[in-house]
Amino acid sequence: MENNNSRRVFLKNTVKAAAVVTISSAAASTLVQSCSPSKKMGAGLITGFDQQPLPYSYDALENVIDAKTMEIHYSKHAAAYAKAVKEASVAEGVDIAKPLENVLAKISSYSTKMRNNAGGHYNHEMFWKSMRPKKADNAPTGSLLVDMDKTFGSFANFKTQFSEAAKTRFGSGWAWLYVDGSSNLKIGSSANQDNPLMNVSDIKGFPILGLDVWEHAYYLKYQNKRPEYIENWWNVVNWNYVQMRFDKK
Ligand code: MN3
Repeated sequence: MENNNSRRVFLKNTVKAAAVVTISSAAASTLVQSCSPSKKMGAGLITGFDQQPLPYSYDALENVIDAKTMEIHYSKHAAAYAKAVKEASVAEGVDIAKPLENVLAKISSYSTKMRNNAGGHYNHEMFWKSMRPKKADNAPTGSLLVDMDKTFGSFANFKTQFSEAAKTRFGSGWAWLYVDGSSNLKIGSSANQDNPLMNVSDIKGFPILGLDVWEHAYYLKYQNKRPEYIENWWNVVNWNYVQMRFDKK
């Protein structure tokens, strides 16, 4: 921890006023190895407290997610979670130079504001990265597909089961594909902004794909037709990113 402590002091003393504190991948890797509550998070998958740029334009997923929904979702809803999780961190003495995952793993020790906004920020940062412009015959490949076939029978069966979890999540929440403590792929859902990394969650593990089924994610285009949003969403899943999370599990 010596290096990390020195690094924190260095950061505090030198870039205190910076809007964005970037943790280098080497430093991030060290943080994960020494501080992470879980060995399941590799470098490159660590989530910080700042909202990162959207990896595509607001209209890039058009016909699946319309530009207006994307703009409001990213610049209003998700931005608000990022702002509030920092406010809660100041109030509750959380070091935001450390990964957000540390807070999620001990979320029962913090306030409801922290739970809602740490979850909200983490879930959305992951959500944006897990999508990309529409692609025909969009499907996973490689070791993730092999594991899906083994666990669910086929990719088609997986999609059916995941879609069902997303459709039947009552009210606001998320559907998840995650890797549990025994390295098994699992499907589940959670309410509000909870996720499988939280120690209060009914489903526990490392999330590799999440689908936002809050009405703000789809209502402008789909209104009450959540199943249609889910069906279309499969076309924009970035399976390379999901595979990367799977590889780091
Ligand atoms: Mn949302």
